[in-house]
Amino acid sequence: MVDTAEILQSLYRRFGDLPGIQIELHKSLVAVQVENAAASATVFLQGAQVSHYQLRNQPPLLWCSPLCDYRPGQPLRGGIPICWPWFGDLARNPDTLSAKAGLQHAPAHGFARQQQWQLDSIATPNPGLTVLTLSLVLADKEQVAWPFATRLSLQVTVGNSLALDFGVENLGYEGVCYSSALHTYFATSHIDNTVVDGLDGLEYIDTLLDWRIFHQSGPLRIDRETDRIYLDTQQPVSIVDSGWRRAITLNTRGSNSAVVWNPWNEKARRLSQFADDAYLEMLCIETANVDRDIVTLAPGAKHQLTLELTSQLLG
Ligand code: TA6
Repeated sequence: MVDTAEILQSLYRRFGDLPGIQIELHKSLVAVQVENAAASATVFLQGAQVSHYQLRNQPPLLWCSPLCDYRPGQPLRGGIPICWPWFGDLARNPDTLSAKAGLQHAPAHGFARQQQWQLDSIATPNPGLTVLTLSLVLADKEQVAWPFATRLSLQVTVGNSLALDFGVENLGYEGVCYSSALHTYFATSHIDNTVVDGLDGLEYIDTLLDWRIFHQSGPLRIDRETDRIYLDTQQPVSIVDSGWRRAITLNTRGSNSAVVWNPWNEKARRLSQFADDAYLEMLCIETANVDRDIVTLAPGAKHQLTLELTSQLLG
C-alpha cells in the first residue's frame, strides 16, 4: 500500500526548494510539476507517467483526458503510459515472451504503468532544462506475471524538447524476453488537420483486419478507427498539424516498431476516462518493441528505448 503522506513529505524535503519544481497531489496520485524557461511538464510517480508537456509558445504537445480518475492502480488516459513487460493483450504476443501466458488477470499493456515508481533525482542544470530520474526495481518473486529480478528506469528531460530514456536491466540469472511501448497520446487541433509522415513504404499489421499485413503508401490520414503496428520503422515519424501549424517529430533509438492508434467514434464510447468526441483531438503514436521487434535480455544486460519529441512551428 502506498503511503502518500510519507512520500509527499520525503519529496518536499528532497526537492521542494528546487527552482520550478512543485510536488502535487491529484486526488491520491503524487506528481511533480516542472516549470522552466523552455517548457512545463507533469510527471506522475504512478507508472512514471508523463501526463503533460508544453513549450512556452505552443499548445500542449501531449493529450491527457480531462476525465482522468487519478485512482491508484489505474493508468491515466493520456500523456505517455509505459507499456511493459508486454504490449496490448498478452495472449496476442509472441510465445517467446517470458511473461506467464494464460494468466487469469493479465492487464492490457502489462503492469509497469500501474505501479508506484520511485523518484530518484531531479536536476536543474540551467534555467531551461530539468532532468528527472525514476526507477522501479522488481524482485524475482514479486510479480506472478513476471518472476524475474529486473530494474526499470526512466529519465525525463524537459527543455526545448521532451526526451524519455526508458531502461530495462536484467538483474537475474536467466535470459528474459518482453514487449513494450511508450504509448504517447498527442494533442491535435483536429484529427482532420492531421497527417502522419515517415511511414511511407512500411509494412504494417492491421489489428482491425485480422492482423493481416499491409503496406503504407504515402502519408497517413486518420478518418476511421485505426490500430496498426508498423514494422522496421527506421526513420523519424512526424505529425503535421495544419490547424496549429506545427510539426511534431519523434526521434527514437532502440525501437524498430511503432503503433498508430485512434479509437474513432464507436470505440471512443467504450473507453474509460475518454469523452465520446475526444477522438477528434488526439492520436497515439507509440514507440515500441513489439512483434518481431521484442527484446531479449541476457543476465546483466540492459536495453534502452529512447524517444525525443521536438515540435516546430510551420511558417
Ligand atoms: O495502442 C493501441 C491499443 O492497444 C488499443 O488497442 C487500445 O486498447 C489502446 O491501446 C488503449 O489501451 P488501454 O489499455 O490504455 O485502454
